[in-house]
Amino acid sequence: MKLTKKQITQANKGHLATHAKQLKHLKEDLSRKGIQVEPIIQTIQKYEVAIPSWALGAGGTRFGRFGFGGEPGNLHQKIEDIGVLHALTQSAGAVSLHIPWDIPENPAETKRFAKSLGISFDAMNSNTFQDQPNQKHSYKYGSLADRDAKVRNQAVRHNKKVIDYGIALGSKSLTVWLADGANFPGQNNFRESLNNTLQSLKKIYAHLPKDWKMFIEYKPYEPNFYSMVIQDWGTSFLLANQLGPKAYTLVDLGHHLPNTNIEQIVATLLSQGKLGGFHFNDSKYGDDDLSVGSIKPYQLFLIFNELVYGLSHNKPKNPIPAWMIDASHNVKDPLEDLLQSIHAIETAYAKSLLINYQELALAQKNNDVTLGQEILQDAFHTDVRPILREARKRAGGVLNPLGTYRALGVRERLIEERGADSLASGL
Ligand SMILES: [Mn+2]
Repeated sequence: MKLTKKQITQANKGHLATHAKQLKHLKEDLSRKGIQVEPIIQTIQKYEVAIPSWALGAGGTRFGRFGFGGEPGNLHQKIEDIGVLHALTQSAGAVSLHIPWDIPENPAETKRFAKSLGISFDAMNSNTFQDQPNQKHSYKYGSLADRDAKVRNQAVRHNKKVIDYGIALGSKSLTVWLADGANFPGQNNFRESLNNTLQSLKKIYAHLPKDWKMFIEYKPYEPNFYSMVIQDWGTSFLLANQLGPKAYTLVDLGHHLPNTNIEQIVATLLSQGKLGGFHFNDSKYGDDDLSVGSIKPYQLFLIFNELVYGLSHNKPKNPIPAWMIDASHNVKDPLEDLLQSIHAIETAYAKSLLINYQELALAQKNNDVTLGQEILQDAFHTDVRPILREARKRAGGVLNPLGTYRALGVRERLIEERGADSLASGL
């Protein structure tokens, strides 16, 4: 299904007067503090976050999965669903594909279709964490890190193939997340595993087109529970440095041990020009993949504070990271969950844009610890929703994405079109 311009305009009718009042009030309030709202609206209007193709079906855990109805049964339907998100928010104009779950049969046609909905192809994701039918060598004990060169070469070939699909679709980056590691002490030799990974990555890196980037994702545990070869940002950073200027570290918010200071990691990577990708989700205990902003919105705000600061104080130059939502909605409607996540990301971003860095630097210089904290918390407690609404309205989206999604009966229509039992490909 596709939302029309008329539906969007219709949805906004009736809310415009209230919105105008709320925006005016916020503008007056912020101008008293010397903050101009207009540049913030423009920044938010330009912001886009990629939707992964695996987030559109019903979520679940390894214990079970409960269907939602109207799930996209093929790649085009997944892109169609992202089209709905993008039409409502004007912030979801990119898809991140996972190979082999979403192999495009006709890349040129897929690219054309996506373009007709305003969607481009963000980072490509390879998968060597599970075996595929008819695969010659198993990844049971490893892929890029495996001690058997035949397994490593197969995994390298897969990654090169993913790059080739990406080239055909107009993508510009490859994300490598490895499940490689050990479940028990004594299973692997740490140095050998790390060196094998580096040598394999070098072969993949050599296959990258000139204008491509490689993102190296880290994770402390799971599916291996004793050690992961790329366990933390330091290991990823070390590999990225050894590979060269096209390689970067990717931060996934859920891939940290509890209470890790993620904003500090972000600041450090930006100071080295090596933060390439960013996966949004939220976490209570571990890699829970909960909806963005559902558990620790203040942490998300502090991370955006470092992103805004780091990207505007840019020596060495760090590219704008590839933003992607990497969450699981479990028992929620996946599209509603993604709308909530987009909202949470833009909220944290807009709040961080309120921070006056000169005032903050002065407070730090004077060792005024109280004031430093106040400056951050004042921004965090500001209700920036009128800014988000205005940015969406100007871009051609709706004032209230979730409300409109429900009012238009999008899920009901998807169930009508695709059936209650349709199953999304992927995990
Ligand atoms: Mn991730």
